[in-house]
Amino acid sequence: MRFTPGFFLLAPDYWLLTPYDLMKILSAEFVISAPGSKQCPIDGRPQIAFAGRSNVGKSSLINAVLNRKHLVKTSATPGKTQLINFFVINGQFYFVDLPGYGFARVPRNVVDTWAPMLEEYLRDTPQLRAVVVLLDMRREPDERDSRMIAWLKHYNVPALYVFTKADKLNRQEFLRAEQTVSAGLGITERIIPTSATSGLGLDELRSRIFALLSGR
Ligand SMILES: Nc1nc2c(ncn2[C@@H]2O[C@H](COP(=O)(O)OP(=O)(O)OP(=O)(O)O)[C@@H](O)[C@H]2O)c(=O)[nH]1
Ligand SMILES: [Mg+2]
Repeated sequence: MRFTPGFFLLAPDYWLLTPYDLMKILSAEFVISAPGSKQCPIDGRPQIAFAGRSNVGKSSLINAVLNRKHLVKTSATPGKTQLINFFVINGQFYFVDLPGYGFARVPRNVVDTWAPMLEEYLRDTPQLRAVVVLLDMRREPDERDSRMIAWLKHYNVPALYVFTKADKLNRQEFLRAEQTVSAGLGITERIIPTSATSGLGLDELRSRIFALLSGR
């Protein structure tokens, strides 16, 4: 077993990893689709969750960050992910694909479950290191985005803000969207522009995630 003083994950029965090891995606496997926080795996491994409105590109971004084409199912039909989906990475930590915030075209009873389900997960998951909050550059933010951000503050969960689908905008639209969204949601932190299609921003997002996982 390797040991790097001062750097390890607090998971007792796993290999101790150096920052270099963590940066490499050696394995990524689907674990479970949980219908609620009570069914989520609890084993001490840290979790990084991805949240955002239906169709914002959560599943696509997870695949892109992990360099896997089809690990997470994506869909042009919004509302595809309605369960909390867990993926274990390098056997060390979880990526969690959260259900998209309500979308009008999924049945009413399904829409109604998203808010309590997400809030419960944020409240009851001490292993949650951060939530990557995805914002679509082409859409005005709405109260569902605000609510997620308010929950994160309330439950003291660090947020990493990301713009998705940046490839769909030209420079001018990009600058305008950047202003509208950050002002609309009162975000003063950096919002990382990303594209699952072109790969823009993925390295920056990976290194921010790995820094959070290693406690830096
Ligand atoms: N051009 C472009 N399209 C994208 C990008 N990311 C996602 N998409 C498309 O947007 C649609 C929705 O992507 P998903 O990743 O399934 O979105 P999601 O947020 O997981 O959606 P739900 O599971 O329904 O909440 C799909 O048609 C993707 O191909 C991107 O960076 N660029
Ligand atoms: Mg999805």
